[in-house]
Amino acid sequence: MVEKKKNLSIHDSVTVHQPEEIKVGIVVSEWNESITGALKEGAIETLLAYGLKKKNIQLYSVPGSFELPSAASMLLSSDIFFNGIICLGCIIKGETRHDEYISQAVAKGIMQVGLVNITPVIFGVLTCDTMEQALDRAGGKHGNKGVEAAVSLLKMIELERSLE
Ligand code: DLZ
Repeated sequence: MVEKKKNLSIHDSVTVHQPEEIKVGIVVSEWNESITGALKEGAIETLLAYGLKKKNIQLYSVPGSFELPSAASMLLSSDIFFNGIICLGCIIKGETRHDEYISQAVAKGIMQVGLVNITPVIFGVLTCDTMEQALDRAGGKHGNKGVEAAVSLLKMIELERSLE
């Protein structure tokens, strides 16, 4: 039971109403692409497994995690309708403190975009000390955080729908 809570990749099934109508944007950072690519695959597979249509899952790429909030904001300001956005990135600690600044800015930025737009914007960003930790969370022993991000989005969309 504890393990279940720690690793959402092993998740209780979510009830998703009319999944074929859900439109999702996935923004993926190019930094640490081997990791973010695995997160992206996990997210897409999960959304498809819940019945979303491939054509309703739009993929966008940004140079690094720092650009995720502005890209999410652009998508939600565009003429395209999205029920929600998933932001995927991987920030790995280096010799300097860049990771702290980027991580904090990205977390706050993503939260802000979601609040301003009253739309679920999911934080699917790994903030790791090492590449090994990242691999563990991108399909390794700690699951795939892209899967968790997709499940989180579906839960938020269902919450929003329940209030309509
Ligand atoms: C510059 C930088 C560094 C050093 N490390 C990472 C990282 O580990 N993960 C990541 O997603 N992005 C990194 N970046 C790039 C920044 O996010 C950003 O793209 C640039 O600073 C340009 O604004």
